[in-house]
Parts: sequence; structure tokens; C-alpha cells
Amino acid sequence: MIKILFLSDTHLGFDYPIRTTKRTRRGQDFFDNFEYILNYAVGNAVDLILHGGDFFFRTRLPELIVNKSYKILYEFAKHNIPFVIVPGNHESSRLPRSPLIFQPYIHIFKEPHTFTFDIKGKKINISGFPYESKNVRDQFPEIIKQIQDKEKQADINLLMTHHAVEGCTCGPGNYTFRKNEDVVQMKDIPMYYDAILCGHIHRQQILWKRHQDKKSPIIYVGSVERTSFAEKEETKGFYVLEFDKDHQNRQFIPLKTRAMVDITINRSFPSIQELKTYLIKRSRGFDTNSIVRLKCPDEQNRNLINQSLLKDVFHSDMIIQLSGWQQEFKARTKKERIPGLFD
Ligand SMILES: [Mn+2]
Repeated sequence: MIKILFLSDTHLGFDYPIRTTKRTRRGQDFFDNFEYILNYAVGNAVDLILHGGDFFFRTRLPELIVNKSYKILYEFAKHNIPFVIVPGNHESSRLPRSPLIFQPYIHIFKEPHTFTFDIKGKKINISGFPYESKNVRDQFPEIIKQIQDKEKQADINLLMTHHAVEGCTCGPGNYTFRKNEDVVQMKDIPMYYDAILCGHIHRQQILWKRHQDKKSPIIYVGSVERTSFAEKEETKGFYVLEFDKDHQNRQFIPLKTRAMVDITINRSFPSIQELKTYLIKRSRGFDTNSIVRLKCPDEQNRNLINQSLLKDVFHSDMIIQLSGWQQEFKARTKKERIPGLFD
């Protein structure tokens, strides 16, 4: 049996403090989940790890982030488990160079290509291509042809992409990707892959490519942490895929993530004390490390809120986002200088 671990969208560096700060930051959460997955791979004798892209949170990165991330990969490479990455849009289809990742066990797609592995007497082909920013819809068939030319059919054939495939969904309104130029068309997905492994869409989901009586799963594993409130209801995790003769088995393993919660203040309060009591009541039961989005459409209410009120109501491990009025609040309350709430 071959065990393959699939993860994606680690967005390393997201909200990671470069200078010291008193405010609670989320940066380490992303690293923690990434390292949790690598430890899982070692502890559970995984044969191969595949990363679906957006390894980093953006293209131009502080050296501290690059080194911190690559040192983790460098250490992991000592376990001799091959690690394959398909670069995503957040890293502009390429990862920063570094001697730390010139390792025989680290494989990064620089062009359409197939990496071949011999594991437990089985031949495994991992095909893929870096994120294509120009009209992937029309270019995809040609890209597949380039890969196909190099490909010899193996015992297990997988395709990796960092793109939306027609029919995949995201966001609170279940936005569905259809025919735009940044969407791969279902009809263009070849039938000969045992599975298509995708990054880019942060929601875990499985689509199916069907042809006659055959079908292949198109697997979105999602991100390892929530990067926006659009993902607040989504469970984050990673897949362990097991391939045994003609059988494949999938297990989605959830990760710990910070809760995202909303409070909307939609009645008016005569005094600061009454507003405070209301907010304390509303936030009762929230995890102490939640991300709280505070919506306050009424200007009179907004004017009652100051830094010390927020400090009194919310736990210091919480992250408070003022939806649409953060700048206004900062400007109005900057003289209060209560450390830790916002930088
Ligand atoms: Mn992403």
C-alpha cells in the first residue's frame, strides 16, 4: 500500500510579526499546522507528501519568513520522504531560491513536468505545472499535452494543479466557478489520472471527472488555516490517500484552527456601560483565542466604543476586527495608547 499525504495553501508568513508586537498575531498558527502535518507524515510512515501551492502568503517575502519556512523543509528532508510542491499564485508561480531547498527529496515544479518515484516496488508519476496566470482555460489542453509527452504510464498517476476547476465552490454564498479564463474546464481534464490534486480554493471539496463508467476524483484539500471570514464555517485539514492495487482510500484529517465569530451591534445603547454589558453577554462562550469581527453600523454606538472598553470585554488572546470602521476607530482613539489591541 502506498500512502500519500496531500496538503495545500499553507500561506506561510500570513500575519507573521517581523518586529516584536504586543498584539495577538496569527502567523505562528500557520507554521504550527504545517509542522503538525509534517510530524504526522513522519509518525504515520507516509511515502510521499504533495503540496498544492500557495506555500507562502505572497511573492515578495521577508528573509525571516523564507528562512523559517525553508529550515522546516530542510529538517523534514532528513526523513527521506519526497516532498513535491506546485507553486501557486501567491508566490507568482515560483518559490524563492535558497540552498536550503536544494535537496534530493524536495521537488518543485518549474514548468509542466512529471516527477517519477519508485516506492515499495511501485512506480508513481506525479505530474503538474506551476500556476498559470494567463488564461489557463485555453492553455490547459496544451499544458496537458506537454506533460503527456513526457509521461510513461505508472502504477499510480496523479496530476497536481493550483487552479479552480469548473464546478468548484467557495465563500459563504457558495460561489461556483464556471467558464472564466482562470478556470480549467471539466471536459479538458484527462481520464487517465487516478486523482487530480488541487490547491487554490481554500474550501475542502471533491468533484468528479466522469467518462462512461469511469470516474476520477478532483480533490481540493483546502487551506491549513482560515485566511478570511469567507472561510469562517470551513473545517481545515489535510488528506491521507492510500493506494492499494485498484483501490484508493481517502481520509480527511482535520486541523486545529482559530474560531471566527461575528458580533453585530444592531440596537442603540444609551450608555457605554450598557453597551459593555451587552458585548460581554454576546461574547460569552467564545474560545479565548477567537477572531471576533465586530460590526457596528450605527455611528452613535461606534462613538461609545473606545480601547479600554474593548480591552475589558475581550480576552487578550482574541483578535478584534472592526468591520469597516477600524481606521476611523484608530484615528479617534489613538491618544488612548492601550498597548496590544492594534499596532
Ligand atoms: Mn491560497
